Amino acid sequence: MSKETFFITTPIYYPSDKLHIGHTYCTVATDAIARYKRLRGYDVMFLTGTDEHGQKIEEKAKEAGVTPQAFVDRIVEGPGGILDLWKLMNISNDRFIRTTYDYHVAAIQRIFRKMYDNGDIYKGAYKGKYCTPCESFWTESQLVNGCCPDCGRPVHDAEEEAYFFRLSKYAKPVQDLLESGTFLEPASRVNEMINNFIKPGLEDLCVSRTSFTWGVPVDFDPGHVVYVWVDALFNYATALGYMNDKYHDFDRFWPPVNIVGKEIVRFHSIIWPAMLMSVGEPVPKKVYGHGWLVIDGGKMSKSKGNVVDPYLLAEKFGVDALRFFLLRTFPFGSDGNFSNELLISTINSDLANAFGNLVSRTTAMVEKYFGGTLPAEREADAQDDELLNLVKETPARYAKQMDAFQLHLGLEEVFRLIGRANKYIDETTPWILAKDEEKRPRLAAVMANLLEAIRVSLILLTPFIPDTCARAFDQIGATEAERTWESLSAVRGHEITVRKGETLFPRIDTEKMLAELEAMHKPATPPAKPVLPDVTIDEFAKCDMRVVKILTCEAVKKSEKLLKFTLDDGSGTERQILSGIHKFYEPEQLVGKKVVAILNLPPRKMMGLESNGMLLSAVKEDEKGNEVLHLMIVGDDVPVGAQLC
Ligand code: ME8
Repeated sequence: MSKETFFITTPIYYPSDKLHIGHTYCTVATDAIARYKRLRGYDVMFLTGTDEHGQKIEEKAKEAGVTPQAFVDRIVEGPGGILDLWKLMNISNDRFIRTTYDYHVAAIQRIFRKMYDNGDIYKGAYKGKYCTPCESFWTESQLVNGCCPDCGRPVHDAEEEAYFFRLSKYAKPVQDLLESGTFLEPASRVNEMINNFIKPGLEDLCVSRTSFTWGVPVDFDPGHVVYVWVDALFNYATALGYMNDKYHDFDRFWPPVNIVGKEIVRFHSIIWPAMLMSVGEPVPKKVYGHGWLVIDGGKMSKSKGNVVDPYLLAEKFGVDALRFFLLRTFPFGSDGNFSNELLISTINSDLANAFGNLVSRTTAMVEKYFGGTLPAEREADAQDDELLNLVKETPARYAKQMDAFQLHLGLEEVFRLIGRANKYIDETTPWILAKDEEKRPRLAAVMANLLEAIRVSLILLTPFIPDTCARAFDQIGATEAERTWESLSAVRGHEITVRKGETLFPRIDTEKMLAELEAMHKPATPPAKPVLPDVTIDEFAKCDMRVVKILTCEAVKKSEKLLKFTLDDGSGTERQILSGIHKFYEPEQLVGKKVVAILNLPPRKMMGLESNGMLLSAVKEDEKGNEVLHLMIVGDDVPVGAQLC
């Protein structure tokens, strides 16, 4: 019987810059799932790649003074590039797609035409707000304070010819799909999609552009290029040979499980299934929206200068330690706060102390007491039952979590077993048994039970830390056949020869390592701006600035930038202020904080909502000239309503 297939993908990343720890997190998680499925006997196709077209890349290449193709080639295939990063991180992808590959470009043209021919793509006029200096169209909701969200300059109404996809036609089937159960996970994201995007009404989607050229040309209408998301989403299909002859395994592997970050769940759970319905292909088996790694509660971004470099961490801590940390620490569906302290403490407590110690103590004892080879004659005892039961039960419990992509909970099960095995050493006191020649069969049983707990743990840890597990299997003398899922329930009754090897995870000196990391991260300080011309004290005093407390904060629907705040300003009535700072903060970080607001600005409307004042922030350019914003958060001891003077 042929094996059951499993097709899993990561997002295809933009090669506009070096990738950071967030991208690495997603790829490592997907890799662990792919490896787990292979362990379970599936015929796995694991795809990752790069999303290389679009205006941003075109601009970046221009800045760098090279062609877009040369620009992306260097970031993807050059030294220290994306392919190198995945090799370093031991990513086991079966295929890698670049959207600039000829076969993909040709397939996208065919797909676009197919949707045009079936009436789902039509020509219309794209109306929007145009920023001339940026040559960009924006929707009303994207504007910040009525101006271009990129450069802050005024925009004007403009119109251009464009193709549209009839997304509105698919609102109902997509909603049914979202409500049908397990298509989109975690389940919490389903309501978000329905309430924020489907209920307000799905509009047809503009799927071509004439304002830039770095993209897939619409072959029947020169001057138009295919909008990047159509080009990007269909990578999952073209990489299997859909509408092209490069590969021929679409029928074998389709449909996919798409693992994506939460910010692109909308594209994957609404636009993507609608387009698949349009071309008559099955929708994904599942879209899983994982959370973000954040730093100090805020987004990681080049402009904030807080991007964590996976190369550096892998070099300092080792690839497996980094892979393990990412998947052990953060629940896959939620955001997680990255810190070097947490990384070091996880490595020390789980990998060096609990896991590494168990392997090194056990192999050292087998060497010391039995010269390295454990005899087959063993004497069981009721004292073993608890550990042996856990050895037996853990794989099924682990599998349940892994099948639901709850990777951190899968690891939790393994570490319960490892913890129990360490306790078993203390309970059985092998060093005392070793003093009595008659207790040798009992001592051999204790050692065999420990080796069994280790062997089972290693099988289950293989998807996470494959290299370390291979070394540890060698140390405990496990044959190839004893490293498989099928062997989990087998008992090693035969003689076992161990080979004590190098320490798997040396303990890290926290202080020393933090100091080393700190030294590598000295940020460049850009020059300060000149001081503005004088104002009088009376002019200054006209600004009514007070300390206010954030009572609620939420993202404004259909706006990428705006947050809506209700504030306690000390007056007894709540005040509403809108602020375009979503790029820098998530709502949940801000609720309960005290900040400074200017209250006597005239009210203004944004996205149909009234804003009565403005939150004050400190803004400074980073070394690349990008503005970085810090809200003026004050200490909890400053009373609400206190006036700045
Ligand atoms: O969006 N924490 O590409 P992209 C966790 N090309 N994951 C993160 C992260 C963070 N801080 N930052 C990024 C694109 N990611 C499109 C995708 S797919 C058809 C097209 C991960 O380079 C996360 O998985 O911006 C996120 O969805 C992805 O990188 C975005 O990568």
